Amino acid sequence: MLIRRPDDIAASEITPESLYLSRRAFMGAAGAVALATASPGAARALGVQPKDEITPEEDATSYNNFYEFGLDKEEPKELAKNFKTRPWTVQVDGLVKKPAAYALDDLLKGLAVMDRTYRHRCVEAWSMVIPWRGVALKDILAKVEPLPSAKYVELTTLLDPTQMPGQRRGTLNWPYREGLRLDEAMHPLTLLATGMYGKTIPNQNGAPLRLVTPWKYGFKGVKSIVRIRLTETQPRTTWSDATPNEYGFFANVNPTVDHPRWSQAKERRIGEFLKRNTLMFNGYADQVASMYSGMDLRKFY
Ligand SMILES: Nc1nc2c(c(=O)[nH]1)N[C@H]1C(S)=C(S)[C@@H](COP(=O)(O)O)O[C@H]1N2
Ligand SMILES: [Mo]
Repeated sequence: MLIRRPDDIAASEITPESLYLSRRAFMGAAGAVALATASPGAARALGVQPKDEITPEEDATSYNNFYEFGLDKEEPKELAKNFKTRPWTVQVDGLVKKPAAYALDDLLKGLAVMDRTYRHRCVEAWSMVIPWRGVALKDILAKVEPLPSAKYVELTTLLDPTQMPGQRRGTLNWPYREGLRLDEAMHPLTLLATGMYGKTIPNQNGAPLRLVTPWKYGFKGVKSIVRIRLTETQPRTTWSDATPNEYGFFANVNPTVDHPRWSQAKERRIGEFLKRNTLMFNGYADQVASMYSGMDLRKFY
């Protein structure tokens, strides 16, 4: 996120086919046709958004942020090819009744597996629409039973420089860590994904287990999770440690609070030509805004 500017999506990365599909999607949006032809600005002013269409699987699995496997978007697919995701153990500790090193299959056993298509908005101002498959984080938490004193959840990526070439460089303070307030972690939208596009999740997208919080910027979505720790105080997180004035703990998608180096008002949907308006809480405000009532979102970014 430090390296690339948000507009650095090369024209070559927008394929003719997805360009065609996105134009069709745009034209299909109710009422948008006439307005858009007359004046795209007028369409935007009225809040008309083109429909969300699922991002081509090829794009979602070959344009990745996973710094453990390289800084370029194309690198994780190649460099994570042989990443070993079985057997996989998830350490659950901190303020829980049932702390243990769970084999992944045991942790997931008996939990409902859901298919959920979510918008995915990177802080770099690009976005996708991804059909995830996974379990609700609240169902995992119910299994391990947080203590009443638990207020936050910390999630940590595997630390293994032998497998993760990016960890041999000091790009970030490894392992990658993220966190949620307990109510955010318990929210029904919050998933731990084990799959996407109806298949097992590819290594470059965070196999075998990654966080998905669709109303937050993508960097919350910590990949290849090996530890879930319940805490009383707000956990430190990798990006807010690295650049605290740029990346906060909450990381809620908010078009009215710009990144210090670029605007967050618009986004480029991968595969589309025209920029879209970014929506408050990435379009999930109805479901999540109440968790932040009374909070100054400019301060708690
Ligand atoms: N461990 C780890 N998790 C990570 C990252 C990372 O570099 N390392 N990048 C984050 C960022 S910035 C984004 S936008 C999403 C990208 O997920 P995707 O590749 O599935 O689109 O993963 C997030 N999770
Ligand atoms: Mo991101």
